[in-house]
Amino acid sequence: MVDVAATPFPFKLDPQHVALIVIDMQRDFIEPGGFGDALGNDVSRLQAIIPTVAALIDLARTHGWVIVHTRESHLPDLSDCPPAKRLRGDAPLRIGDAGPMGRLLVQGEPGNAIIEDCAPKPGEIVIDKPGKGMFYATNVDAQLRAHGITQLLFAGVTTEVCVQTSMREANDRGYECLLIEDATESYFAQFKSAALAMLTAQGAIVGWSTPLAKLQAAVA
Ligand code: TIU
Repeated sequence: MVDVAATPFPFKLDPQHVALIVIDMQRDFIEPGGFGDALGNDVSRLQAIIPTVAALIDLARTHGWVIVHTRESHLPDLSDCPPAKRLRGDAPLRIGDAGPMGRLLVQGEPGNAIIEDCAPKPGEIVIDKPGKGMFYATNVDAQLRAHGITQLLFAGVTTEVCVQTSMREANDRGYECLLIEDATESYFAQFKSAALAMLTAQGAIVGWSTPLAKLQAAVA
């Protein structure tokens, strides 16, 4: 076990049983013309974390940790997209509509791809998920358990939507979760800080958080 300085108290990292989860580092959320942009968000906020997420992925590769990349995506016929999700709000483009990077949040479209700087390598797990949480309607739990994984490091976007939902789902399934603070971002600065605070409050009620430098220092 390796002690990682973290909030609200040190995280006891088990390097033999930890996986890195990189949530939805997709063009659809990070580049202009994607789903995040269509919802009215300033996507440039998310671009700032790309180097940190890439460095975290490098660290995981160096240590041979299991790496899972997720994509929020739907089948081309949208049979896995409930109308309640597709029709929500008054965005000019909805899930499945054609934008400048192809159909929004649809598998195989250019905009649905993970950005080049964080792209999966052969052997890494890629999960297409129709929901915000990574366990809903996926086989990720079985894949993690097959690898003997008990701890998850979280990164990606957005902090209070897909990252928080996935971390809560993981916590309920018995995983110990450490969120890498500077490897996650929200379209709303105050939502990121609120999410970090509520996840780690009450004695790590959902999990821990720490900046990448503290994880790097602990495993160096
Ligand atoms: N809108 C928003 O903040 N996020 C999402 O819709 N999906 C993810 O967080 N991946």
